Amino acid sequence: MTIFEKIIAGEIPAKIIYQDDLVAAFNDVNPQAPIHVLIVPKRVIPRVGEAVESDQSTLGALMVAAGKIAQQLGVSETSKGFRLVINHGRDAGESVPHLHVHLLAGRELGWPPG
Ligand code: IU
Repeated sequence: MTIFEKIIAGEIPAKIIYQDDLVAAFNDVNPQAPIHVLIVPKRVIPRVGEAVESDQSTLGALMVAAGKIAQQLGVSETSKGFRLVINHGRDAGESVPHLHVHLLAGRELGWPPG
């Protein structure tokens, strides 16, 4: 079981801020911005580059959830805004082999990312 599956199952305490049939979202334990949410599929896809055709609805659900969460948190107006990040592999800094979308917001985010 991945650490994120344990969080979704309630075996590790974390406040689930959003969930539907396919995805769940909770705050990152080591936030890199005032708002730092992780949105994860309930059924494990290890990383985005390993997603297959049958994962399309789950991948779409991650994006739709991100939009809803941004709205919920009051950062979806373009005068504010948010960034979505997916890390795949070593060079990108991936550390948990359970696909997750980082939603970062609440401060001006630099570009390009480090
Ligand atoms: P990454 O893209 O694989 O590097 O992101 C993993 C994230 O998971 C990272 O931001 C961690 O702070 C976060 N995280 C968490 O929120 N709770 C945990 O128990 C563990 C990692 I382990």
